Amino acid sequence: MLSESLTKTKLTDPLILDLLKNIREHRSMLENLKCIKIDPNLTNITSKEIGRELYIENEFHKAKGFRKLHIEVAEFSKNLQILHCVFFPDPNFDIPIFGMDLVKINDIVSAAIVDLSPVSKKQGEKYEQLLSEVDKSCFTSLRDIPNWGEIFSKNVFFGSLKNQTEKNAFCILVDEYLSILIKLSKKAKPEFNEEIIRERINYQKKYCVQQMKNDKTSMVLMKYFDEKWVNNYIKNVLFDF
Ligand code: BLA
Repeated sequence: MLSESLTKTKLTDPLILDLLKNIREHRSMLENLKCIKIDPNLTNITSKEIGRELYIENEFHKAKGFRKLHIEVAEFSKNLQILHCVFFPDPNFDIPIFGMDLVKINDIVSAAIVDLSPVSKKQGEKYEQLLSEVDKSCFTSLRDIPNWGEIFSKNVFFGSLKNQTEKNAFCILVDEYLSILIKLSKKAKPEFNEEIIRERINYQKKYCVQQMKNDKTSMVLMKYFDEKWVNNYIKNVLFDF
């Protein structure tokens, strides 16, 4: 087992810890899992400045079928907590992008999103049916996907989580989406057709470009860092290609 899977985060929120444990368990099932070395200044970032306390912790791995498996937990000014996770596939393999984001402001989970986003025009056909069968009936506060979110699949889930039942249901949803991802990745064989690989590369680029249009991410970071740092972090740590 990799030592990272045992890393304790400073965050104590039970929902974030449950999701983190589950995501790490799925990650540990991937073949040939390896850490990716990243500038240590960008891995763990902390500040104790009163009112502007900051804690960001990143994990980066790669595995067979995946060029980058990224998990980030963060806490800003002791009141905003984020769990961000994107598993970027290796474009040689027919695997979608797993993305999730959980935003907790004080005690409210204002945004919870999870998706397996397609990296080719036809890919969705292979797993959309499986995603649509996952039960999402208990959620009471679905939210509209913003304009930049055209990258997501038809079965993207986006909502606020209003109570413990919905928090539990979101954990199950993430678990089911990850199970589908792992299943697809076990079946995937490397592709040799350059055109197919090129399409997957272009879809991943588009995914990153669209995510960068989410000004909520940059607005938070801009309160703690200068513009140059934020641009570098978004372009090279969160949504590199
Ligand atoms: C929204 N993202 C948000 C919000 C904040 C952040 C503060 C607003 C919460 C709300 O609308 O209720 C902030 N998210 C962050 C920060 C990081 C982060 C600072 O991950 C990391 C440092 N965002 C992603 C990924 C997805 C995503 C991978 O990073 C989806 C797979 C989605 N976040 C996403 C969406 C919104 C959001 C769809 C709502 C945007 C809107 O409604 O305008």
